[in-house]
Amino acid sequence: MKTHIVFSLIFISTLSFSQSKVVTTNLKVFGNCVMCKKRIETALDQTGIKKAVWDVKTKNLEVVYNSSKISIQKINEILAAAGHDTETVKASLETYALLPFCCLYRDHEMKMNDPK
Ligand SMILES: [Cu+2]
Repeated sequence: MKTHIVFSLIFISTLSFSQSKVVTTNLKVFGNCVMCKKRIETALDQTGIKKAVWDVKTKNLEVVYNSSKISIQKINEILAAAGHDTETVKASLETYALLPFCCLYRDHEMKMNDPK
């Protein structure tokens, strides 16, 4: 009887786990400025992505997505296609070269006005 209850609990928790498909994750996306921010967040305006917020200073992207509709690999590919490297997918040289000068994060880092 006790064993039966334990198995039921495992079954219920597995069931609820497989139903929660909304995932929040943070990934590093390379970029420089507010134009990059706009480009990154606009690129991620896709079906399955509920929220995408990129921080200019930390290069951190917080993304909330539905894992049954889009994969993290696909998200990385979208970012690379927009010209922004991630830790797993790099933008092609051709795509990178199309970015405006201020956004060329591989060649220089933009000086941020950082009032102390
Ligand atoms: Cu930029």
